[in-house]
Amino acid sequence: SNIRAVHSYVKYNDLDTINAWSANIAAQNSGLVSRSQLGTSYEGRPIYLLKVGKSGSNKKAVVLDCGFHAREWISVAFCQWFVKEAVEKYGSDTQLTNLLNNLDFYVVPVLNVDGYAYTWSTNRMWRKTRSVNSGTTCIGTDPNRNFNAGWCTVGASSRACDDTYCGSSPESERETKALANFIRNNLSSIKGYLTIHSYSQMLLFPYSYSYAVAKDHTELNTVAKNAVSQLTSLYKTKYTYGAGGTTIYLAAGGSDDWAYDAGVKYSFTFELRDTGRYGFLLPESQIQATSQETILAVRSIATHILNN
Ligand code: ING
Ligand code: ZN
Repeated sequence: SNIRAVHSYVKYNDLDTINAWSANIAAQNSGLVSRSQLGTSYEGRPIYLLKVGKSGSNKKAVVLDCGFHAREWISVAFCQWFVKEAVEKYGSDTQLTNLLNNLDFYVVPVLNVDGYAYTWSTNRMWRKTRSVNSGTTCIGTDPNRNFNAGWCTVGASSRACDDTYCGSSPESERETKALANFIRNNLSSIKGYLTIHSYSQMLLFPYSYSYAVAKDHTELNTVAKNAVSQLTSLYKTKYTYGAGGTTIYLAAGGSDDWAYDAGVKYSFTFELRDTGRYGFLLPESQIQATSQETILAVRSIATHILNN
């Protein structure tokens, strides 16, 4: 039917509702939010990009993306909450106002739009993109194994039927190519890259494609420790943090490792709630608390970026 769901920040919204929401929030907050198209998905859907921040010159920027993996719905809900918080608290919240005056946040509310639509229409547990693979009926590539960072060497599969299929080549997917192109084209301003996944309650930084210790490991570890401390202060949610390879598992082709090696120093992967009780099916009753605690961590990282 053509009945549209009403947008709610405390519910999971389908893609049409999110796209209507992003058009509206940009139209209603034109001094703070603007919408453009990052790219187009395999199935032809627009992938939108919200630029959130007060206009200014020579601003540093932070990329915040959600919905890499289709079934990680809390990630998508978080990006909406983040934009809502920015428009609602700009001008009254001192820290947030300072951040938005001096930083631009490039928010991708849903990167893997085809996969997200598929989790609503057909298979709630879908992870990958929806691109057709040659020589098999199996569909899709794991977008977080598709970046050129030790591509397909470890923790990734070269079999198209697997959930961690790395794709036919790095950036083989329209969705990953669009994001990588955007970051490459804006490397002079982009100082932070935050990619939001679920679940596990972790804050990860490079590297995940090997056990190599990142040049900035000590600083990233401190930034992560402080961000987690802020997050935990709200509802005592326990987070672990550290380099991806030692904290979660070795996995090549991730976007945070690629962005870091491309020159984005403050590159992090969030794994939001929970630790497995509900897993990807986190109840809507936890959207608000999860978003509010996560925003504290994002603010902490963004403040460090601004001051360094
Ligand atoms: N976890 C991430 C995944 O893509 C990760 C973990 C982070 C891997 C960074 C590689 C790099 O497997 C989830 N839940 O998707
Ligand atoms: Zn994920």
